[in-house]
Amino acid sequence: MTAAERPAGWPDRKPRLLLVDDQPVQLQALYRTLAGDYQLFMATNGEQALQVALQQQPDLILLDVVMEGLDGFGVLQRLRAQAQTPAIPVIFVTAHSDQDIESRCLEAGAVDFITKPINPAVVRARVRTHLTLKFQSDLLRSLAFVDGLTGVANRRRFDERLALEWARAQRHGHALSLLLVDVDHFKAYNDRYGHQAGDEALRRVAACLTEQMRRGTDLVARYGGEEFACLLPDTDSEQALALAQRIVEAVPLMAIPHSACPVAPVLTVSVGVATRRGPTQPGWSSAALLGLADAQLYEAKRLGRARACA
Ligand code: GH3
Ligand code: MG
Ligand code: MG
Ligand code: MG
Repeated sequence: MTAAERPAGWPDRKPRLLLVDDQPVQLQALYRTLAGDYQLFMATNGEQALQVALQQQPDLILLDVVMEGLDGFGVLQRLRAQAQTPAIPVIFVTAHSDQDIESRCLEAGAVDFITKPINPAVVRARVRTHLTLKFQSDLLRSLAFVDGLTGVANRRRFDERLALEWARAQRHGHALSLLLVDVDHFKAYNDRYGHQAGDEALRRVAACLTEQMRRGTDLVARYGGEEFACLLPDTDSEQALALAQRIVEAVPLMAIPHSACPVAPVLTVSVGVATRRGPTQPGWSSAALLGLADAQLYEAKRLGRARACA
């Protein structure tokens, strides 16, 4: 398939398909039907299918229903229960054509159903349709969690991750830190340079924050207007304050002129730091952590801005 023939929303690479059947003849028939347009992986039993799915992260699985040992229903159930494979769409392939089996397959969570002996044109069409649906829903999901202006995570994604990291920190007794970063005198910046320049400045601040993050688990999000939040799992208060200070220094180094700012002739930020320490702190919640970071941010503003408070 050339780039021009690729349906809208498809990635530039060949989609990855996992074909599962315990009969080599059936597997070969599927292989011949789909080779060329797709990167194909194969498995001849249920356990192997789960292993390959985990390792190769296929975009779609064609799964035989009747197999020795772990059958198609069992594989689907285990796929849905695994953290790394819950959303991979599955099309069941089976020789049974009675309606009972068909409804059972769909109830089990398969996106579609193909009967054997396979009709190559039907297989190709269904695979194409379900891949398109899959890629489009991936795209929508990613858009739903990204801030359109700055490209960092949006508030929805931040709220989700905060709840998750809070629960994790609680469970394991890990530290969790949070920074709230607010651009100083940004209303005056917009008034002086215009809203478009303001938007560009926000993009650059977001990029600067992202650059300062040290770990893959750190998250930068646009919290609202000209305010950003950095969520720092497994980070204690000292490390968090050090990072906050690096941010306070890095933003003015971009030298974005702000002649209307009474603090400095360049754009600066203030940062509030909050940390959830140790194993148990009764009465603590993620909302309390946010409240504390906000109070520290307010303190940084009160003390003259362009600084971090913890
Ligand atoms: P402070 O130092 O106390 O934070 O002062 P400030 O002027 O930054 O605070 P204030 O909350 O009064 O103003 C925030 C400004 O941020 C007002 C608003 O126009 C601007 N702003 C919020 N979101 C955006 C945006 O998406 N683009 C642009 N250009 N400006 C924005
Ligand atoms: Mg079979
Ligand atoms: Mg603000
Ligand atoms: Mg501000």
